[in-house]
Amino acid sequence: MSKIPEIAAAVETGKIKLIEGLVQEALDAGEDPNEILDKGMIDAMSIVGAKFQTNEIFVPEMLVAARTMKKGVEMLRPLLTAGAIGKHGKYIIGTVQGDLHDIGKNLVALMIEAAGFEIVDLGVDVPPEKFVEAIKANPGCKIVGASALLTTTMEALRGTVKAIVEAGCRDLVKIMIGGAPITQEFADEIGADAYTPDAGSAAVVALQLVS
Ligand code: B12
Repeated sequence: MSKIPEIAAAVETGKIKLIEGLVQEALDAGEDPNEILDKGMIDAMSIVGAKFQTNEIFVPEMLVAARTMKKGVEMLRPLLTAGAIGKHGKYIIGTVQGDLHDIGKNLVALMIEAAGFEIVDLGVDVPPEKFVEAIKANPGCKIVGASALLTTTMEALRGTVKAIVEAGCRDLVKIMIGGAPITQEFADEIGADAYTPDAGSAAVVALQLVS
C-alpha cells in the first residue's frame, strides 16, 4: 500500500521525526519521487495553509509543518536533480524583501536545477539591490526568479523589477515571478517576463525563455 497518505499526514501534523523514515520506505517501495513531492508534501502544505486561514492551527504548527516538508524534500533532492546541472546557464533566485517564505522558492530552484540550470540562491528577505548585485556578479546569468507569498510583499516584486531596469540590467536577464498571491495580470503589470503557478511549470517556462 502506498506510503504517500502517511507522508501527507506527517507533513500536515508536523511529525518531523517520522518524515525521513516514511520517505525512505516510499522510495524503497518504488514510489515516484515526483508523486511523493506533489501528493505527499505540496498538497499537505495547502491543507496547512487552509487550516491556518480558518484558525484551526497557528504559526508554530505552520512552522513545524514547513520544517517537516523541508526535511522530506532534502531526501528527494538528489533524485529530482539527476540532470546535467548548469548546461543552460545560471538562474538567480530569491524571496523578495520582507518575505521569509522559502519552501516554494526552494522547490522552484530544485526543479530549475533539474532542468539544467546552475542555481544562485540569494535566500529570503532579499532587497532589490541584492538582485541587481547578483546579476552583475554573475555575467552568465540568463534568468532571475523572484518569489513572494504575502500580499504585502507583492509590491517588493515590483520594486525588484524596477531596480533591475534602473540599473540598466533589464536586457541581460529574463524575469520570472511566482508565489501564491501572484497572477499573470500582476506579472504583466510590473513588467516581468513570466509567471508560473508551480515549480514544474517554472522549469518548462525557464527552458522556453532561454531557447
Ligand atoms: C509554511 C508557511 C509559513 C512558514 C514559512 C516557512 C518557510 N520556511 O517557508 C512560516 C510559519 C514562517 C510563515 C510565516 C508567516 N506567514 Co505563512 N504560510 C505558510 C503556508 C502554510 C505554506 C506556504 C508554502 O510553503 N506552501 C507550499 C509551497 C510549495 O507553495 P508556494 O510557496 O505557493 O510555492 C509554489 C508556487 O507559488 C510557485 N512559486 C513560488 N515561488 C515562486 C517563484 C518563481 C520565480 C516561480 C516561477 C514560481 C514560484 O511554485 C512553488 C512550488 O510549486 C502558506 C499558505 C499557502 N497556502 O500558501 C502561509 C501564508 C503564505 N502565510 C501567511 C501569513 C499571514 C504569514 C505570517 C504573516 C503569519 C504571522 N502572523 O506571523 C508570517 C509572515 C512571515 C514573513 N515575513 O514572511 C498567509 C499570507 C496571507 C496573505 N494574503 O498575505 C498564508 C497564505 C496563510 C493564510 N492562508 O493566511 N508562513
